[in-house]
Amino acid sequence: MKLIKTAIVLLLFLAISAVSGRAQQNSLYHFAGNMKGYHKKDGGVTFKLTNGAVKIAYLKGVGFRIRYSFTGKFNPLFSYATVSNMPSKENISVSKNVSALLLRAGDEELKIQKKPFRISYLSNSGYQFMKDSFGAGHQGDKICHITKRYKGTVYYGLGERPDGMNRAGQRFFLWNTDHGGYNWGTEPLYQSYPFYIGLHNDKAYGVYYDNSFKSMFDFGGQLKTHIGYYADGGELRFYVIYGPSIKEVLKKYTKLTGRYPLPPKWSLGYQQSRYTYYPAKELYRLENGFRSRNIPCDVFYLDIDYMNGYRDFTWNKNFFPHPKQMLAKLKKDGIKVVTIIDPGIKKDSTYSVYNEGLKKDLYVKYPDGSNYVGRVWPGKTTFPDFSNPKTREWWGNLVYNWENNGVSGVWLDMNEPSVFGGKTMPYITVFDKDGRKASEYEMHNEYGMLEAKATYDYLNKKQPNKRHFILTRAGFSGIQRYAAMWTGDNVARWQDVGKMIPMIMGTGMAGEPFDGFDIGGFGGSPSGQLYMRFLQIGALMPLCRTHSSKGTVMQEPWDYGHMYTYINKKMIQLRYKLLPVMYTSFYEHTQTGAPIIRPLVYEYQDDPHTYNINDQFMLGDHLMAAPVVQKDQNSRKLYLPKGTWYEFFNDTKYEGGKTIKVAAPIRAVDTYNKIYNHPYAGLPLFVQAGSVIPMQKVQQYVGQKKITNMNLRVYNGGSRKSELYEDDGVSQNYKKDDYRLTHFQTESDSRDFNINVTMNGKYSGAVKTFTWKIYGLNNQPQYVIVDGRKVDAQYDAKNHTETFKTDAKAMKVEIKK
Ligand code: MIG
Repeated sequence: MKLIKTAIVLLLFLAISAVSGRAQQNSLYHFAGNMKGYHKKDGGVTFKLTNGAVKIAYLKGVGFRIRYSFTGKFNPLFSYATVSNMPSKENISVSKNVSALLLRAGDEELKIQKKPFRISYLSNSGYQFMKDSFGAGHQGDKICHITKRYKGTVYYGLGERPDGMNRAGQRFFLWNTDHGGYNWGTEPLYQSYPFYIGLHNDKAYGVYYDNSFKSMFDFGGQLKTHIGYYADGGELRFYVIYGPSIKEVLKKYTKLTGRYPLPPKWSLGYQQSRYTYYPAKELYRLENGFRSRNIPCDVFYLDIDYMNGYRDFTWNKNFFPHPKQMLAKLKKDGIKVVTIIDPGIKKDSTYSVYNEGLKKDLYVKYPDGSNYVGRVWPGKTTFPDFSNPKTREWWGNLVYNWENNGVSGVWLDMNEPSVFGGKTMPYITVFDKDGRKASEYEMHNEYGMLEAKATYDYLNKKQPNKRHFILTRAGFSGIQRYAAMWTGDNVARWQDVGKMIPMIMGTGMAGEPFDGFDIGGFGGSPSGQLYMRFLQIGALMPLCRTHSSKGTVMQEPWDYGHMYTYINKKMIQLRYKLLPVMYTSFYEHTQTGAPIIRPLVYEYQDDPHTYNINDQFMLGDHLMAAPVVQKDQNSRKLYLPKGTWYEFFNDTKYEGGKTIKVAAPIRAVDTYNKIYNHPYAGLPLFVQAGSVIPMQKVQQYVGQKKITNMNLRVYNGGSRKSELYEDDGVSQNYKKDDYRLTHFQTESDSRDFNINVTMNGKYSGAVKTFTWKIYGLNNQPQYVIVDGRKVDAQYDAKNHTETFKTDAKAMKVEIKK
């Protein structure tokens, strides 16, 4: 009796608390619940759930798109991150078995469990690469998606992070933040990419969460046996992208979010920056500094002090009384000038830009409609609302007119946005979001990208045949359609040398290929040795720029004494020699979304030894660098993936699949030459057998001289594909077939080494001749035959090379051993 009474009381209590629990707002996460039914429409499938609904579509060449709504209602699809011309939809076929539904499209299938509603993601051969554990849920407007963490999976993604490439076991926040002087593990930083790649059983898949709210990824830092995605609002919309190669995942991801258009070729030259070079005669000193030493350079930057009181689109007339003439004079000497622009507009009733924006009502607002005013360099500032199409047009026009003075590109800084004191704008500020209205909470992470979009779209509209150069600090998925990036305010410390590699590789693995870092470190004063080690990495980066802060020692490549000047010059010259490799990699990116700087796992995902390498990288598909990232090191260990490799500077041959130790001396140019016969021996750089590495003569700036001959370094052994891409480097004519793409296919057996050459495109400015140098020939070949005819060749017995020259239209080269 007593027991029953107690039971009734208990039940009553539970019932009441359940009811009151519902009446109150509670903080539980609610998951999808059960499937209540489904219907097919437009090739896609919509499921009704206990808690709302889910719409599933399949995009050709990408994968499944999953959209949850916990109210059951969907807003029309809108996203700044994904491309405007979405891939077409593919019909999804639905079939049933006892407990599940099977959805099939493309190369994947989804297994839908009905009670509770959960999705498993499979390849069409039945390989399950991802699986909901708790699945999709929400707490109020907050959303989450929780999947199973497969044992042994490595996770890459989220873009630029000063951390190991493999994110497993940690969690990360996405909230663009100006955090100068970051350390290992500092986060979040300037850029956000809600995209990751998982890799297990040698098979890769990617997930892109198309949501710009502040978010968090938990790769097992808290959840341990699950992977969690949380966002503070917005739709839970994600794309599931199956590889199984990482290459394929990135190809599909960049089909969805876009690729980097070919940049002006000069932007791949060496760039010199400082906060701030002024007055004008300082730029002439700099120009003379490079040209008199024959150290190549293409770009100078002007930082915020060129402006009049930090007002965008103005000059400080004391420092730069005749900017047009100055820019024209520098340009004649091959120097392009890029100026910084901050988003904050000085609140100053005598400043026409401010007044115009005010009149046209283009600034970010408070909820009562008044303009938000923050404090940045100019003092009180308003912020253009780049999510307003009218603001974008206005801003684009300002930049366009600005560039008409002779400025060659713009550098968009502080666009996280960074605001003094409060760090960024308040959550409650109001944005237009192309007529939809949104708070900063949602727009924050996209602010920098929208500024870049405003800039790029307008310039492109006005000058559709020109290539534009924009450098931005903040970014979000899709930024690669508009701008190059750099890693913000690093420091002249040894830990920063090492950190730059995974940061740049991380950005590349998030679809943004054009990235670099402040060579020498932004803060602090580097020693000659530190600067040199920074430069040895930086010279191979897509963006190759020295930049430094006020109050630090001057950081020009010749500022560290005779020996370092010599080495630094050689490094910068090497960059110019390798420009064809760099440029061809950019072309490859436009076709496949491939990063330019790649982690080894990108090329060798079937080799688990590559999974956690953070201090080596590939430049393109054939070169692998293992720079020194520690003080006073004269050698280092590195991992060589399977296959035959050559050391680039001294041609030593290695069999890969193991860790080796190589010399990487810092000092003594003299002993350098003695020991290594080569001045760059301080940078361990390797090349795969079978590769063709196109290299050109050093120029003082891109386009200084017409290049008519290309040097081809060819490495005996192996069979590989290589490419050389050429075009005019400045226009969009390449889209009309005005380019030349030369394909090299090497083949080798024990006797012969052959290279088959094919080409397409009709670019008439392409090189006329190739100078071939075949490396790794232990004996002099009997003949070299080009298109069936024997040619003259020189054998170098000491270096095991054979050299000969051909027309650039040669189709078959045979090395008869
Ligand atoms: O509050 O414009 O990252 O490259 O030199 C610092 C001055 C503002 C931060 C950038 C840096 C630039 C600096 N800017």
